[in-house]
Amino acid sequence: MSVAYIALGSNLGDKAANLGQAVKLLQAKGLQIRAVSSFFQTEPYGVTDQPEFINAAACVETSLPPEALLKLLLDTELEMGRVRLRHWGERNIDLDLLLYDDLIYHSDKLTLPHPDMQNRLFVLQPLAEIAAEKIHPVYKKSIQTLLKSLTDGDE
Ligand code: PH2
Ligand code: MG
Ligand code: MG
Repeated sequence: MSVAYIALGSNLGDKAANLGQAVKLLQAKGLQIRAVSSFFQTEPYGVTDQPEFINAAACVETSLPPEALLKLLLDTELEMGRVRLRHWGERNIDLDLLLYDDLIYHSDKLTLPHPDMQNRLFVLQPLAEIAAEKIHPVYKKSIQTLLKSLTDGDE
């Protein structure tokens, strides 16, 4: 079995209900949910003229290889009728694969660890709640240290 971390986000509709439904669907599809963080209300990052998000992080255990896990996440977004109005813009559900064991991997479909996670408060805050001591395999720093670097502004 492998351990993976997933970022969840929503800024359309009933945001908290959307995250809750996504967790239920992932479980129904056979992922073993080991932890889910609190839900955080966050300012939009990147494209800033859009509603606030609710973000969370989850730890799952699975025997699926990384690209099959990614497909399961994308299928779940589709099943939830994912609405995506523009790139980096508003969406009812977004499920991103952050970390998969200590794997460093790159293909045209998937980069692991998620290439921008270290710059995103809305990823690191929830992740630090459930995986503070987890070491980022590229930066060799804990999630808690990455979060502190980001909030101290000395990334
Ligand atoms: N997702 C984005 C772009 N900006 N901002 C916040 N706060 N939360 C998100 O999940 C988010 C974002 C693209 O996936
Ligand atoms: Mg995303
Ligand atoms: Mg995504």
